[in-house]
Amino acid sequence: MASVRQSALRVAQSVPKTVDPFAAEVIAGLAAKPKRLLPKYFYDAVGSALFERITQLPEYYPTRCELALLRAHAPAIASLFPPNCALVEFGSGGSKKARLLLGAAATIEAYVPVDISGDFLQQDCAQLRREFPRLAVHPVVADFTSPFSIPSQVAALPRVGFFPGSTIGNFEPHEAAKFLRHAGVVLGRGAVMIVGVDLIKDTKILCPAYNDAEGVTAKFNLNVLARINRELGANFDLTTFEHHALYNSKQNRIEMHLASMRRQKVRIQGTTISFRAGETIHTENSYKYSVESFAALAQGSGWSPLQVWTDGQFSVHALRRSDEK
Ligand code: AVJ
Repeated sequence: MASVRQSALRVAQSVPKTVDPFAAEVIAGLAAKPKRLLPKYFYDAVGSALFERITQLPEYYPTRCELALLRAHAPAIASLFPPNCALVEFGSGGSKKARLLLGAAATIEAYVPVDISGDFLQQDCAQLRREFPRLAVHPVVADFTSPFSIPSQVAALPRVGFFPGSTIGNFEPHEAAKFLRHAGVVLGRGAVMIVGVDLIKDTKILCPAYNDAEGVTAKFNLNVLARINRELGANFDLTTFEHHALYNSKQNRIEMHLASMRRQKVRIQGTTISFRAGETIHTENSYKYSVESFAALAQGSGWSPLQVWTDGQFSVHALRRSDEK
């Protein structure tokens, strides 16, 4: 009898529930108080396409401003790069911005785009190799917020980090500091880092950028619930949730939330999540900095500010690892 029970136990143990980090983090975030979801989960194929549309909205100034700054100052930015360097981009997406630097800096020997989405990355690299035949392209499929290693082929080259888009604004300031320290370790001695950072400004400009007239940002925000329905078999009724975006002037951040318009229950893989009427899920923070406050954050995280380019709305910072002269 004992042996039968033991073997039954063994079978049960040999079929553990698969721990999908997406499922685990979604369920943990919705069980938390207040409810929250991580912004990195916005970017499935549908979400990435919606974000691409956001970057073209009249109200969404950051992408246009940053592209104009990079275009105008690419030669000055490139002049700071060590000769024969490897350009390492954190979360490369479509590498449109990297192309501006690659075009201006003949001294870049290798490009290392680091992105979580392997499919996009491979396609993009094939295209880049055609456009820049003398450039060595070494993609890394990784979540850039966790430690990853630089491909051995470029290990000997000095490195330039590139983190555009104000993606750093998604981190809490203490996490942004931790990220910059980690980037310093990955990039090594002599490294330079180029970071795009959105600036604190009038809410008359800030708020419409996250509440566009066409409702694309609302769709982008709501898509995270649609993704949970698609991938985790949940039953969110998207018509009962509303997109909210507001500026929190105490913390210098745009907050996005999804508000349940009624009291309701949602099922996700055997877990029931209850919503009060009006209860929100906090889906994103987008921190804004002043030129000075970001320079101070960088300085406290192992980087010396070298130069900054700004149009008053957005800023591009060049930093050098502090242990170097
Ligand atoms: C990609 C994080 C820079 O915060 O502006 C755009 C994401 N969210 N509209 C930003 C976003 C809503 C974007 N970042």
